[in-house]
Amino acid sequence: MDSLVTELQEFRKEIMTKYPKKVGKKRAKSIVVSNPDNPPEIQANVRTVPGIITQRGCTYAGCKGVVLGPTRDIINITHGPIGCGFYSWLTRRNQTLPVDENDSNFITYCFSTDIQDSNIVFGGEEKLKQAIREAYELFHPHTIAIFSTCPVGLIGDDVHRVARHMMEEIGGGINIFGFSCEGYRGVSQSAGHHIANNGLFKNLIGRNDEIRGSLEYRVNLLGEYNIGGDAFELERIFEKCGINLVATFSGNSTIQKFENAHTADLNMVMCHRSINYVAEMMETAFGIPWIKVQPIGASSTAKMLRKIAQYFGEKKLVDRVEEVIAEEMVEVGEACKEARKHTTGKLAMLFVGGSRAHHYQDLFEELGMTTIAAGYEFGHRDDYEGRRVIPNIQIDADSRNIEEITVTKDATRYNPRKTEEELKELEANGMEFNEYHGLMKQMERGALVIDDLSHYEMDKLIERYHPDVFCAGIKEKFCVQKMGVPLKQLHNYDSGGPYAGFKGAINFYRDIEMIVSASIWKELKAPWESEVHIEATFVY
Ligand code: CFN
Ligand code: HCA
Repeated sequence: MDSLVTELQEFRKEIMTKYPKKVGKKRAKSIVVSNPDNPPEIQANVRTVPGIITQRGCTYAGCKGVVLGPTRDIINITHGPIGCGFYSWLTRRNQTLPVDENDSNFITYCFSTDIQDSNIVFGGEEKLKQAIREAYELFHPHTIAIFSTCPVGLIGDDVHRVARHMMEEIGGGINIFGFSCEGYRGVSQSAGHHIANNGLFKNLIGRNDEIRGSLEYRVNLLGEYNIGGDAFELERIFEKCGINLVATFSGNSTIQKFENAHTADLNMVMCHRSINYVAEMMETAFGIPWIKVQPIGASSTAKMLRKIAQYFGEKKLVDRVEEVIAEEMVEVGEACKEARKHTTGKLAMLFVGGSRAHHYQDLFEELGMTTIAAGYEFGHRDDYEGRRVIPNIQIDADSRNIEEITVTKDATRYNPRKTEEELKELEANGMEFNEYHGLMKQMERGALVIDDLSHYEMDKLIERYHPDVFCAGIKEKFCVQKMGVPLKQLHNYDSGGPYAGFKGAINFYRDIEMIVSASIWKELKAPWESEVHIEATFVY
């Protein structure tokens, strides 16, 4: 590894000299060499330099597509040009499974106001009202959400006023609310997550106290979005263990589950980046503690189950969890052993979103592969460096005051919470509440960590290190493959999945084994191998 350290350091310097001075200086702060014992400071969650080709998406995508998108019985109307609705329509492969014919599923529809030039000039609120009327007449949903796109913010349409107006006009207890999630609001999707979390808390969580299912072992899973069927596999595992999953935010979810989520005893946070705000608000308002879990990778899934069993502390659950792990690990072990014959020693690079560049490293480790470079598109410093969260939260001015919920909803009367002493004892026994270790603690010493990777940097990483697999998204896929390196999409899994849980790990082992064993990639020549190319230097 030592030679790699020096090499990677040199690589970093070389990249910096290719940018204009100011840009190079800025980018240098977002490119660091990993030291797991003492993670260095990294610049993250800052604006991408204009002109750089980024992997990032927008605030609207983070709010509408990511957090609210996977809930099947809410009608999500995009107020904006048709392209925004169209491009956030099912490409993420978030799946859902209605339980019976009375259960609505609107995910397969794309609802948009399709605003035109005349709406930009004269305003689009009337068109939005009409869209809500039509959606209601056709589908009779009990909940409708409106999502603002960039032009809507620029012309000043008030989606919240329209929501209030239409709630009154339609009546009958329909819930309609809007999100000011214009694409330009933040530096990435991340701002959209925060806006969505506030909206969930303000408009849905805690609205319905009716207990469904048994009172035993009630948990919520936060930050799981059922990509490629991940939630189905996790639901299978929880059910097998006898763990009662009240709500998932938001894979395979329904509005009723969100409304009931405050009746759970423990919140588990899977994707910290997109949902930590809900975990913290629920802790403050309802006293529900949260722990970070990571059910991507077989051993981390087992670790999650053991944490849940430890939390409830009942022998019945502890034994059942051990039985399930032992049973599931037989097939996992065989599949892993088989795959490792071809995957051991291979190199991976992961540049995905705000948590998967970290989570998928467990699976690569199980395959005996090394991640030599990784980073997030829109992670914050805590996602890299880790943090201990002190539950003292600040909520955006336009979201509802959470004290209001604290006084009106006392969920503890339904499901007795652990006392302070019990929580302290659990902590003394290794249960980490409000704790998130971040990506850098897990990366090999000397590996490169790059935030908001640019296209140029990606080209150079590939040219120099030629990884056996590069993990990213659709925008990178074909550029990378033209360089003779297979790209595995870790956003929508291409056509694969599930990859979560035990069965998911097996699917992943097999898919990666196939990818790194395919001989076709050797036949492809990258542009720099087959073409004369001219290098230019920026003079300023
Ligand atoms: S499903 Fe999640 S796991 S929610 Fe987030 S940070 Fe995106 S849509 Mo793409 S795949 Fe990705 Fe994460 Fe959380 Fe997905 S790594 S970029 S906004 N993401
Ligand atoms: C988004 C969604 C996305 C895009 C993936 C990609 C997803 O950010 O709007 O770029 O391939 O997972 O679908 O992250």
